[in-house]
Amino acid sequence: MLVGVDIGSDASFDATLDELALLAESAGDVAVARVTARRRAPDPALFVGSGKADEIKALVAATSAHGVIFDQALSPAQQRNLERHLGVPVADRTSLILDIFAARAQSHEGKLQVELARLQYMATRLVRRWSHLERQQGGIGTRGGPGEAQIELDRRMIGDRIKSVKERLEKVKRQRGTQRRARERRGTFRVSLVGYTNAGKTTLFNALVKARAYAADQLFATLDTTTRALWLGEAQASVSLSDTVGFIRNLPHKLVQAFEATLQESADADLLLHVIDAASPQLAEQQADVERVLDEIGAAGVPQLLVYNKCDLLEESRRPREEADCIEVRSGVRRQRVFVSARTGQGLPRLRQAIAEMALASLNASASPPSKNIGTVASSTDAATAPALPPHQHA
Ligand SMILES: Nc1nc2c(ncn2[C@@H]2O[C@H](COP(=O)(O)OP(=O)(O)OP(=O)(O)O)[C@@H](O)[C@H]2O)c(=O)[nH]1
Ligand SMILES: [Mg+2]
Repeated sequence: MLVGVDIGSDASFDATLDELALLAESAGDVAVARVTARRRAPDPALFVGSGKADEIKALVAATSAHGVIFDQALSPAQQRNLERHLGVPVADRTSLILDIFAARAQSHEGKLQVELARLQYMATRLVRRWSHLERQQGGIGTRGGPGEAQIELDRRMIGDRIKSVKERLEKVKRQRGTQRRARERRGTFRVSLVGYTNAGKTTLFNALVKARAYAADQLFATLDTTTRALWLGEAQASVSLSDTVGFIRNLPHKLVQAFEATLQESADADLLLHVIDAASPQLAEQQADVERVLDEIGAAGVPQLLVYNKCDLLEESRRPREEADCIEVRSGVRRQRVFVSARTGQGLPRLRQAIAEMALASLNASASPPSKNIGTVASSTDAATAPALPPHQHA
């Protein structure tokens, strides 16, 4: 059962719970009922009011639901109290996202990142539980929770583990950095696909480089960055194209940090293809969320090409007349937009042309040695599954 609670004036509140439903599905669950509530502030004990909690309990019984997932973050105490009250497991949005990430992680680096995210999530919860007790306890017992000594111990263990995982990630990152510098020496123009989860990045990636990476109507189908060479006849050269993990609204900051290495790929790119699901009713919010994360990882200054995907799903009247245009996103910041369908292939030649133009423009801007070209790339962070690259023609 899915529950969403509109707290005060939460602009990001999703009354449809559609995204939570897709998240639940992506984790292998089936949503049997949806409930929304409105409160000025969360109830400290049950998050919702006791009347609402009873309503949820009745619905759980009526639908034989195996668990309840909240769209908002629950405190550990609220989660425990709710589980006791409802008699079924209770999860929140963050733990759901972490479960999906854990199930999807494939590469060594991906697994380490998920582990780090989980540990950090646990650590914040322990700290919160601890300070909560400290405030309320006044020398009385710990009411069923672990004692302070135990929490101290857990905290230290988690802290040690976080340190060790971070060190291992650092090492992977250094190796990645070495690879990147090697690529840079060859003067490769790097293009990264970024965007909200499920926007169609992998489908577009596959269509552009004729790969067969895993694309699905799931959130976070992609966790590991994959890179392939993209041959652009228009520029008579190859650029490198990377498919990356999708973004989502209210992604906990710690989680973004844990995925820093993967997201770094975007920050280091020469050009971002910001893929937008043109058919999504939440298009503007999703676009803003992506901008926010890009800002957070220091990629706000990387040139962007806005790729409006899934145009085949738009009604005739809403379809753009031109294949591409230019808009002012903020005062002084203009961005080119290209309208495509990764599924039908509509608009892809125009997109390739736009990428080629931007690659050539950047090349000309930085071309001091006369013989410099865009170069070729044949690297993948996922070497085990990467098919051999076809030989490229050189510029
Ligand atoms: N109709 C239509 N569907 C599309 C198009 N592009 C992608 N899709 C579908 O949208 C869903 C998500 O596609 P993906 O390519 O996995 O999206 P993604 O952005 O890589 O998603 P994550 O890796 O989960 O972040 C899949 O079911 C695709 O078949 C398109 O142009 N038109
Ligand atoms: Mg993907």
